[in-house]
Formats: sequence, structure tokens, C-alpha cells
Amino acid sequence: MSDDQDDIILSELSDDDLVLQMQDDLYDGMKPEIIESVNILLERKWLPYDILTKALVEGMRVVGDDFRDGILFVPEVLLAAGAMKGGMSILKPLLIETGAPRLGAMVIGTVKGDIHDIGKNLVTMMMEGAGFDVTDLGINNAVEGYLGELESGKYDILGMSALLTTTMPYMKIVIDTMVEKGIRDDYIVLCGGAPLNAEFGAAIGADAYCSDAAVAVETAKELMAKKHNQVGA
Ligand code: B1M
Repeated sequence: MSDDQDDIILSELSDDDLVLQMQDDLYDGMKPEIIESVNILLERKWLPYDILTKALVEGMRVVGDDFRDGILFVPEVLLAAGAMKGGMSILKPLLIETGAPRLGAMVIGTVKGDIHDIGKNLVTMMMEGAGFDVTDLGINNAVEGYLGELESGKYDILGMSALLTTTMPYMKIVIDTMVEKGIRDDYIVLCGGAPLNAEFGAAIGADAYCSDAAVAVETAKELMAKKHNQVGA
């Protein structure tokens, strides 16, 4: 944090400066300031989705770059993640309260060995906001956890998230187990996370790789429509 920080009155900044300040505050893990700034932008009639993407996600991208380059370390990144979650907690109900008709049900979780959950939480929020019922299994999910939840019979979609190159192969274990049990084709399987790409998604047998939360929503809608058309044909 710079020495100037105490002098900054967030509510007096222009929108552009406030967004830049939020990215700095996220970097510095300043949760109360992030919460205050999110509220200011909401009062200024910003859309929750724009606050999320332009201020919070963009700020987290910078954190990620500096983490990768050895400029930031785990404790600082944890603080940044905490600040991000503080902002997301305000936006969550607003993203969900769209009154959109129910489009389907998804169960989602981060795979075994992986504790990253910010991206998954964002996907959950956006899917709920778009009209999907979502059950979030949290982090570090073994195949048994995913399949046990699917057994309830209420889901259309399985979503998996992985942020580590060492954990992403676990998605294939889950899909292979579904194939073995003869239930693979009963579900739309979506995968996502920073190290994945479309080739990986295809290689493990997922229906689609989703590069971000908005793509997850669009993909889920498209594949649900296709599924309904097939059933109706
Ligand atoms: Co970690 N971490 N981390 N980390 N961390 C990364 C992933 C890393 C890329 C950082 C780096 O080196 N640049 C790197 C992975 C390198 C690699 O595998 N190639 C890394 C590492 C190495 C580690 C540790 C091993 C560090 C250590 O301990 N030495 C450790 C691993 C712990 C474990 O999981 N076992 C670790 C720990 C942590 C923290 C705990 C400190 C913290 C996590 C806090 C939390 O999540 N609660 C953390 C963080 C925050 C990050 C970075 C900086 C940010 C991740 C994030 O939240 N991004 C990350 C760097 C980066 O990704 N640039 C990094 C913001 C989020 C909105 O984006 O998650 O990509 P993302 O989600 C997007 C899309 O990917 C997509 O939509 C989301 C929203 O648009 N998406 C889906 C994601 N999941 C989806 C699922 C879907 C659909 C779309 O299903 C349908």
C-alpha cells in the first residue's frame, strides 16, 4: 500500500480512477476498500457484471501475473483472493436476482487436489443469474463426490474447474468413470480453468471447454437447447 492511500477518498474518484484504484486495492488485499468501491459503483448505476469483470477480474489478472513472476507470494495472493471474495459477496445476490426462467440444473466443483475456487464461484454466480439451479460442491472433489451428487437425478450438467496443470488431468478420471458406469451421455459435461483449452476439453471427452463464466452460460444454454431438441425429435 502506498503512503498516499490514507488521503484517497474513494467516493471522490472518477469512474475510471476508481476502477484503477480498485485494481490496486485488490492487489494490496484491501477488502474493506474493495467493498466500499463496489458499493460506490453500484450507486453510480454500474451493472454488477461490469464491476465484476472490469474491476475485480482484471485486478486478479494482474495479481496472477505477479504471482507467476515471483513478485507476489501465497500470503499476498490469499489476501487479494479475500478482497475479491468480499466484492463478489456483494455482487452475488444482484447477479442472481434476475428473475430469469429456470433453464436447467448444474453441479459444479473444483477437482481433487485443487483448492482454487474464485473462478468456479464466478461461474456459479453467472449460471445462477442466467437461470440455472446450481449446486456447488466446493474444492478438492474426488470422483466419488461428483458421481454421488449426480445420483440424485436432478442434474443436467456437470461442471468441473481446475487451475493447476497437475490437477486438470483429474477431469478425465471423472469422465472415464462416468463412461464406465454408463452414465456419461446422461449429462452435459463442461470444464474450465485457466490452464485448460478447447483441445484439452475435447481430449478428455468433455462436451465443451469454457474460457470464462460468460462462455459457460452461453455454452450451457446452447447445449441444453440441443438436448431438448434431441429429446423432442
Ligand atoms: Co494459485 N496458481 N496456487 N493460488 N493462483 C495459479 C493457478 C497459477 C497459474 C499462478 C501462477 O503461477 N501464475 C499457478 C498454477 C501453475 C500451473 O499449474 N501451471 C498457481 C500455483 C502454482 C499455486 C500453488 C501450487 C502455489 C504454491 O502453493 N506454491 C497453490 C496450489 C494449491 C492447490 O490448489 N493445491 C496455489 C494456491 C493459491 C492460493 C490459495 C494462494 C490462491 C487461491 C485462492 C482461492 O481460489 N480461494 C491462488 C490464486 C488466487 C491464484 C491465481 C493468482 C488467481 C486464480 C484466480 O482466482 N483467477 C492464479 C493465477 C491465474 O490464474 N492467473 C493462480 C481469477 C478467476 C476469476 O479466474 O480461476 O481462471 P479463473 O476462472 C475463470 C475461467 O478460468 C473460467 O471462468 C472463470 C471466470 O471467468 N473457469 C471455468 C474456471 N473454472 C471454470 C469451470 C467451468 C467453466 C469455466 O465449468 C463449467
